[in-house]
Amino acid sequence: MADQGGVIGFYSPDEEPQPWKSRLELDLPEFRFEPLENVSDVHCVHYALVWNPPVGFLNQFVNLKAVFVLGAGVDSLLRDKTLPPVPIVKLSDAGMANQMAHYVAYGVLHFHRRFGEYRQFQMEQRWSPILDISSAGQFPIGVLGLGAIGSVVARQIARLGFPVLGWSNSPKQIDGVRTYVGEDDLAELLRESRVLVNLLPLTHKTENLIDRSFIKRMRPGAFLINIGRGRHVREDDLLESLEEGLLSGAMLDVFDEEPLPNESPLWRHPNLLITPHVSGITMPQIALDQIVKNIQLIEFGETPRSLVDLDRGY
Ligand code: OXD
Repeated sequence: MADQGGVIGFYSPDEEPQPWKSRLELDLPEFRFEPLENVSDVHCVHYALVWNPPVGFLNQFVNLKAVFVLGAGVDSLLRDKTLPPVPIVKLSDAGMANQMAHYVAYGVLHFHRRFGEYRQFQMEQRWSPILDISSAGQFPIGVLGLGAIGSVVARQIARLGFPVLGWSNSPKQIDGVRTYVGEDDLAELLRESRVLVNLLPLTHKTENLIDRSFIKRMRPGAFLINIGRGRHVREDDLLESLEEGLLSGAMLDVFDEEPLPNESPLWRHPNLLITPHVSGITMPQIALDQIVKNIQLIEFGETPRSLVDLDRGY
């Protein structure tokens, strides 16, 4: 195991270090835990647990054995071209998939049952007429991205009685979900889906994917739920498509710029539901199970699970 004095370093602008420290010191007593911003000796840091570190920050830790990413997406870390040449390990779900499935279920039901319009009637103190809806079985939901999170989302939405069409880069089989792969299949999924859920990883291939021409390939009047990354969507094209009725509405958790600037017109659009990047929050206890196991594997000379594939970018 590690020589005495090895440090597990931590950096996250969003998370308090304490819950991570207590558990790591208990399970891996041969390591010390230190926040990376004020580590006593950069040479002692063997593992870095990070979320959104500044570009160039990690390359000072010359004796790193691995970097662990504390969120679902690794795109912001991979933008740093000076990363040390060590394995990058991502979390596999870590409690986020279920939360994100609930988030999507909320959005799908909101759009399907027209709750936005009922809310507006309530604001006007009007007992509205019953609004028409189709049955859940005639309201197909498309899910882009069927990885550790997307597959759970797709399965749970199918359990609510909606037909689910799932699309991924490599072929997948998921009970109750019609799966697609490849460009022709994407066209069919876009044509059919009443709600499109984006869960793709952000890579150079998927950046700005959801632009005006993409939206024009979607079913007219469809809804969008974006819990992937803000940079998947051209926000100006989204707003234009809402104005023109190409899209009926959207629920957005992620944005090109976060926090979403005060002056963004997205805040005020009546057909948008906006949340501040909360669809899936890392659960430290579950994440720590995976991190501790992976550090033990590395210390025993084995390959950690959930390695990021640098060529694919996720
Ligand atoms: C993410 C996260 O990757 O919040 O967006 O975990």
